[in-house]
Amino acid sequence: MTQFIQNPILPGFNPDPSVIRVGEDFYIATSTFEWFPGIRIHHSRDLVNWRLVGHVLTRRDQIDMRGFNNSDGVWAPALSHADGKFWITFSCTHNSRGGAWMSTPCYVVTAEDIAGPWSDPTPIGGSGFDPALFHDDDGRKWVVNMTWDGRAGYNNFGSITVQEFDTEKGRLAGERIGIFSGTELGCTEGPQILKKDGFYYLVTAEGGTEWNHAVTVCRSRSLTGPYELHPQKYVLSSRFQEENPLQRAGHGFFVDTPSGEWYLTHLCGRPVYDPEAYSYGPRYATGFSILGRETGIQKILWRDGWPWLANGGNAPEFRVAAPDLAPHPWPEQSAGDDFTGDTLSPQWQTLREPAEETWCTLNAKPGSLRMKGRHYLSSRFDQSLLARRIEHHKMRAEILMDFHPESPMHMAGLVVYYDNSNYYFLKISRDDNGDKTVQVCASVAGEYREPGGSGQAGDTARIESDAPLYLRVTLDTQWYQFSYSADGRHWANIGPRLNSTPLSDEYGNLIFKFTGSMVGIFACDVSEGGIHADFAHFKYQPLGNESKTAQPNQDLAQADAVQ
Ligand code: 6LW
Repeated sequence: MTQFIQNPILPGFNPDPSVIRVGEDFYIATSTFEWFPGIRIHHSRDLVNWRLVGHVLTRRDQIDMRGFNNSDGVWAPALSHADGKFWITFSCTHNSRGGAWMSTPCYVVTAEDIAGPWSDPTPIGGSGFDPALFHDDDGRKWVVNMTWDGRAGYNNFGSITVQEFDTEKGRLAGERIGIFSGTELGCTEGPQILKKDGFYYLVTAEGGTEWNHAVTVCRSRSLTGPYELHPQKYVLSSRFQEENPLQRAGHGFFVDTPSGEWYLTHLCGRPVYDPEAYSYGPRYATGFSILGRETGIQKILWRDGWPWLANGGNAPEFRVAAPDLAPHPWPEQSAGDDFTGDTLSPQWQTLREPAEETWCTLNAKPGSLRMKGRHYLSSRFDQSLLARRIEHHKMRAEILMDFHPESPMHMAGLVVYYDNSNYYFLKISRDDNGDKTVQVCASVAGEYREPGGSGQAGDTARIESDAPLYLRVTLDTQWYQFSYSADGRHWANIGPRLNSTPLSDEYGNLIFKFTGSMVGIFACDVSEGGIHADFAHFKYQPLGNESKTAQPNQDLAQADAVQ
């Protein structure tokens, strides 16, 4: 029976989805921005089932992002395979917000094995933030990149260029040649080149990563052009498709299967609508991607030397026919962490620097992670915070925490974190009367809040016992709800429901927000006294049925489609 792939294939991951195939193995590299380790690699044998196989930038000497701003850091990894090894190009964006020019030094790293170890980064210029490596049949290698032009009156997205990469010398060579200046949709970026049947196909992202996003294709017999546009221009886009659950579709690349079928993986977002606002604007433009940008896949057919969506149009499908490959499910990867292993679960990410024994150790108390309290959640430095992507619109995360705060400056607990201005957290602390307390706090667009309850302290509960306490957060698409329990069975809600949409790419008036929301554990000691918290039994549980392979008869209403 034909299997279907239900999009997105990688919920809640920040793709700049360059998918490749090596033999019977498919790999996708996704962006990680200010989160460490950098660049996640997922692996599939059937384009349906994916598993996390590891990360690329795992060492501080590969990338140091201390102090980086929200959503800066590692952008647009482009994965390729040639000469018996894997190559990844990426940019390290330092200043995406404000200022005319962007400093986005680009690098290439290589590895014999997809699981690493990966090399130290080799610089490949900084003309733009979307470098990719094209390996031509004649053995020459070319860096294809977008151009950021900061001059007043100039198109910021200047042009797509190619420049040769001298692998012997490990550096760029020759001149940088402009090959495509984009269409009227603008924001021409994310270039990658596919060579097929004597044509060079230049695939770019246009329209920007929001509601006008698109995949543009053009081709030439020569690498340096001239390039002719696809008859459809935009092979994929969700523009003006108000009811399509996959919005923001753009920035993609093509991959073939061993039996010659073709697919296009792409970036998309599933908008959640603000439950506290009534919008009279176009529906598709009033949604909020609380899971950030995700990875989708579409089936492609080739006709007249051009790639076309199998559906004949350019609208992304919520589910597409799976390839004619043997299903290859993977052993379940734990979504949580019981902290009984020698290392942390690979799902965990930290902010701007790696987790280190000095503040995060499994060796202090068996079955627990001991975290030393450091900076407060809005700091861009020394965050004692472990978090993982929220991948589902309906999910529950919980932790058992043993913490003995001595003052209001000591706090630890469970956090839903978008960036250092937008987060909700359930903290245990100690008030001025010496009572141990549990309380919901929030930061929305940098404004601190203590939601619910009356008076100064918002909704605060006093905790009589000094025993470990269970903390929980539940996401039901548009709402977060915190709760706590002494025994892990009987739960008490605390604080009001919290609107999920402020923690999203679209909330507020800033652009270049990409990361989606994370859920995790944190410890702060703003008195710098070094107090610690012990965490155990972190659980992450999907509550909807956002399955990856919807059977043909599955009614989409059954899927956890975003309302
Ligand atoms: C990526 C660029 C983009 O470099 O987002 O919206 C950046 N466009 O193509 C980060 O993923």
